[in-house]
Amino acid sequence: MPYADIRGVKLHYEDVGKGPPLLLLPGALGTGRSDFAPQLQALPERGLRVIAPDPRGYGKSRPPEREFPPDFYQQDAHDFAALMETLGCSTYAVGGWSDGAIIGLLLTLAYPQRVTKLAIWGGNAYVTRADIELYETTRCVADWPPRAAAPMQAMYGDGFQALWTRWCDAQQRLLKAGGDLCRERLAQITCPTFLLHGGKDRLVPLIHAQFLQQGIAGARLHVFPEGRHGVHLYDAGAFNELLVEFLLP
Ligand code: TYC
Repeated sequence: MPYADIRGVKLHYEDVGKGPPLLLLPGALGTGRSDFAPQLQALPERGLRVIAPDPRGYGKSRPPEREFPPDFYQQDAHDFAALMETLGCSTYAVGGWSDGAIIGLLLTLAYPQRVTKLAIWGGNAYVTRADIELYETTRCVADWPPRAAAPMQAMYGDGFQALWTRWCDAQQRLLKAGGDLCRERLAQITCPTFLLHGGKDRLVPLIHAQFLQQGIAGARLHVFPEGRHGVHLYDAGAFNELLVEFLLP
């Protein structure tokens, strides 16, 4: 199981396949394995090298205990850019889900010369009070749907609720600070960008993907009419097909 020393932390990552590298970034509390099992299996068979790290403080990248300073998304973006440099990848595609989509946007903005293509889903460039109210409905992890809770429960055990509480608190602080993640800077993204989104995503509503499409020049948007937040897990075949078609020349 590979680890790399990145900016003071031992980051765990999956690294599967040979070919042009794709950095895959998980959602909140998630890891390469928990969030991308169908992609780790299928994409290498299609000629991609998939690198899927566990963000600091999540999964096997513990210790340290996860912290949520005001710039935690940016910190993750710097971690992952440093990981790719350590792995000798000077240019790569980035895929990201949910929090990973936010981090993918920030990574692309901070390292435009590194990111060749960006594919994100279930992401957002800002949070509003309405978004935070949706997140608050998930604050008690006993209320999560079992298929979303099970991998987190397995990873974090008794620490799951406390970690999620801190993530929810961090979102509240982001809102108080104005709620901007990168909404003013989307026009600076110039690489080919593919937005995918579940039309029935109840946690990050479709309006976020539509906002991203309007802000990023030339961005293409694919909506899965019946898709929910985890569309890449629940409709993996169709999802992977679209992703491969976008990524491979
Ligand atoms: N960006 C958040 C994430 O990465 C969106 C979200 C919030 C998803 C609450 C699920 O219960 C949830 N998880």
